[in-house]
Amino acid sequence: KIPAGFFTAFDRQNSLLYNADDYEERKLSDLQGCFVAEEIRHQMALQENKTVYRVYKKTAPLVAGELLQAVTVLFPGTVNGEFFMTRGHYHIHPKCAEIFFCLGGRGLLLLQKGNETKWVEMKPDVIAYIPAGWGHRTVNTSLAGPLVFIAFWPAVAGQNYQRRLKEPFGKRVFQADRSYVIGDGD
Ligand code: S6P
Ligand code: ZN
Repeated sequence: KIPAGFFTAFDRQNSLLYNADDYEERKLSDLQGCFVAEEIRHQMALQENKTVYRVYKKTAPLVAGELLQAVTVLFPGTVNGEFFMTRGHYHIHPKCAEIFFCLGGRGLLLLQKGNETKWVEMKPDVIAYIPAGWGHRTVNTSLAGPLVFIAFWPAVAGQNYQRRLKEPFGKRVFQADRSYVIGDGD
């Protein structure tokens, strides 16, 4: 396959990745089991079924040494007061780390390894490092606008979306006045 190009650009006005060649959209109907109020999420999915996030990716050959990149736009909202979040995943390859560069908005990056949970506050210009082996999920803690970040990771990493069911994120993030509170997970 001929590479689509040697650069991308963050389109700030439209909140998307120029020159991306792959696109993913996750709605409330795709986020089964993410929120504590599962029944309310289900009802919301049957009604308005809001888009929770969009991911604009730049592909590369899935071989050692290559890197992937994607801009995630995580919209504002809650399910019964629990802020919108990504599904979250662990990398299949145990030695693959990842970097997030926050481009806009406010949020938290939750990191999980065994019983240990850590979090990083995401705001513009914060560059978060996700060491190999840590599960990762982002949460938009502001109702004022989307949390936007770009991620870079090894092309061989792969994403495991099942493991979080056995090794769940130990913290949940809820709306509180004009801020957020971090509560215990499952
Ligand atoms: C990929 C990277 C991000 C996420 C994106 C959506 O390794 O961590 O691009 O894919 O933020 O989250 P999720 O958990 O649905 O893949
Ligand atoms: Zn990842």
